[in-house]
Amino acid sequence: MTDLVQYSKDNDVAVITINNPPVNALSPGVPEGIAEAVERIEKDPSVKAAVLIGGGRTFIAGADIKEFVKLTSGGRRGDIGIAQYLLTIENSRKPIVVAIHGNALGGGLEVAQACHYRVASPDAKVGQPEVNLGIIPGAGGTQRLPRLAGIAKAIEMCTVGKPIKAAEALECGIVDRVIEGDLLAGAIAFAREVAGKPAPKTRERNEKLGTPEQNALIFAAARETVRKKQRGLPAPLVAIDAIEAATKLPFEKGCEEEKRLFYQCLYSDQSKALIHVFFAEREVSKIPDIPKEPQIIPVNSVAIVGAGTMGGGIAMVCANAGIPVVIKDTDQGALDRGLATIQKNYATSVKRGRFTQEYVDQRMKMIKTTLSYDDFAGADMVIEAAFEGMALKKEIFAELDRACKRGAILSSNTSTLNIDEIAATTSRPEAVIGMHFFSPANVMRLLEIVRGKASGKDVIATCMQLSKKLGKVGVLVGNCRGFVGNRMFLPYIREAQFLVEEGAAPEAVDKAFVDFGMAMGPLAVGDLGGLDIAYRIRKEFRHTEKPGARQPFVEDRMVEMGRLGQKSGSGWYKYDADRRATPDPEIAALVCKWTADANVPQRQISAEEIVDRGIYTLVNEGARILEEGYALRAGDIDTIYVNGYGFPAYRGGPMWYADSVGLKKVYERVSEFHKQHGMLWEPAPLLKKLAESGKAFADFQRESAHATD
Ligand code: 3H9
Repeated sequence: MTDLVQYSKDNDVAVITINNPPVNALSPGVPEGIAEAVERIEKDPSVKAAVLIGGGRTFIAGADIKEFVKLTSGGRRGDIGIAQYLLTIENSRKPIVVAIHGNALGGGLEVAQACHYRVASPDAKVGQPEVNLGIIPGAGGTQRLPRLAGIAKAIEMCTVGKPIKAAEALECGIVDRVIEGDLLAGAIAFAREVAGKPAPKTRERNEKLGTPEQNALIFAAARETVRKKQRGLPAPLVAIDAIEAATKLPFEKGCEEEKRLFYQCLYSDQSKALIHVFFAEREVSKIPDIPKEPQIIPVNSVAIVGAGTMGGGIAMVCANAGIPVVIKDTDQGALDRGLATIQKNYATSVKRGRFTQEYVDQRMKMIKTTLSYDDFAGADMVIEAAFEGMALKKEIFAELDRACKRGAILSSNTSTLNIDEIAATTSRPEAVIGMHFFSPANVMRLLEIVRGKASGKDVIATCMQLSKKLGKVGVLVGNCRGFVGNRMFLPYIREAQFLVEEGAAPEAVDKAFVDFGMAMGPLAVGDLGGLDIAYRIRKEFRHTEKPGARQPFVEDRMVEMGRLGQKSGSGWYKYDADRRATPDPEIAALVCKWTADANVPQRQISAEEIVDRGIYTLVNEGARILEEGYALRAGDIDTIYVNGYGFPAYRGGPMWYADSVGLKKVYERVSEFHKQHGMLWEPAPLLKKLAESGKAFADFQRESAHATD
């Protein structure tokens, strides 16, 4: 038996425990160990049944994803080889009861399906999340799950990839009993109930497989839903094909088909990109100069400055995580409006079934308001979310310095301003840090944590840990203008404007990016956020642009004539009362006139050029950020773009995408644009260096701490 699997006995019941921390993944040795234990119980006449359980905080979270990377990068031969061990479990003549706590995901749920009975603790979750990695279940899940839960449920679980809770798993037949209290004791008692009876094999259960007529309708509807809701993703459709095979082929043949489809997905570019996204998101928490077990400041209360959209959203995020908040604003009207918006947002969530009224009532009780900084005295952390202006922020931080207790974290939600300048107005710059939430704060997963020159390591570590508690992906970035996300986004938006000025229709520009996989086109994003905001930022920072650099001008004129985007009913598009966009002939005519007046030559621009110019401008700026040390790794930039800017996860983020195209090719294209369009396209030195040495962004790792301005 391997060290990863332990065998013990509770009189006539064997207990097989998996011990592969942190999540009991099915790394090499785990499936083998389970199979060996099963062979042992077969041979031991004193054993009548067995319980299979996970040690530590969870049952099995799936196959070991690192092994997939080894396989596809040529670091390992053969196949993942879990399925054959599951047959050993299923073939056992003595019943095996699986006891699930924490998660049974992917291969973990497939192990459970091969056992004869399944019991779970009430807070356990089970799921087939493989599609999130661009693959399908590959150890019999598409063949056994429909036999336990029925075709429709199996399709839903394998295509959406969202785990379900124990109660739902019980209802649909995946779990046989939910056990309150001691799970192992309950599972052993269950095992004694079924000991001596024949062990039912899931693969022989056909009663839920439906008729061809019923199934035809289910499959057709499911394919249509996937095409609509999971645009650009082949894996969910492939999962449906594999489940269809379960309804048409004998079990063994169905498994062969599943295996073929699994490997077809595993070696796809999409799967490699999605696996990169999975690991990159976990890598962000590893910061070279911060110890693995850092000092953490307990955050049991938060004070927020500003009851506007951001302040209110952040208050909801804290309350949802169980942290009481107090919001301060300058007058009662602002506080009342802020609270009303929070209430309205919660009411929408209740209407949509996301929260119960009782839950919302509890959260609302956690949100208090005040007009005085004196009520901040007890707060462990402050998040300033006032209007974006340096003078105001300096005033606020001076007040915070006076009112807050020593040891409190003083953070700013600024999206553009210099954290060090803000910190300098306090007597404790080590307590100051940026917490850049994205709008709407209660929805968007991304949180840029901006490290100032003096930000304390305990402050950084606390914010990183807190981001997880708040349900966010916190990425630590250095202190430069726009930090990482917006610093890259501004040139991207600007490029979209240049493309229109050179002759592309706004809707053609947006369509090219949406077809590439972006959640929205850049011009539609501008309309959504308000063109006047971008206008103000452009004006404020114009002096920082390189002299002689090309400037877009059409959008400025639109703002000056009152086309501010969705809020004014027109911008790059025109909007109806429900804010639905349609192309606007007026804007087409205006662009035509303005560009003629300015002598900008007009031409046909292909979708390919649109995408290259938009995405490579992100990549080129990302390369500078990486080299200058404002992001620690290319994967951190990717995590920011996938979670905060609607970049398609299946392309891995801009830096991964560039690596997959090949940096030589990207560099050549950037150099071509440099010749055509001038200095804004000057290739980033790191891009040039890596391209010339045949390397990728993924090879570039920074060991030192972040750069700060
Ligand atoms: C599959 O099963 C295919 C099958 O059909 C069989 C085919 C033949 N492998 O997320 P956390 C690491 S596909 C390797 O921070 P949490 C993770 O990288 C798989 N490593 O914890 C991290 O490492 P580090 C289907 C894994 O509590 C550490 O564990 N399963 C795996 O927030 C802690 O992770 C999935 O897709 C893994 N499978 O969340 C589930 N899982 O500390 C993927 C985790 O070095 N996992 N790690 O950074 C998850 O969704 C979450 O990790 C989980 C825990 C919910 C389990």
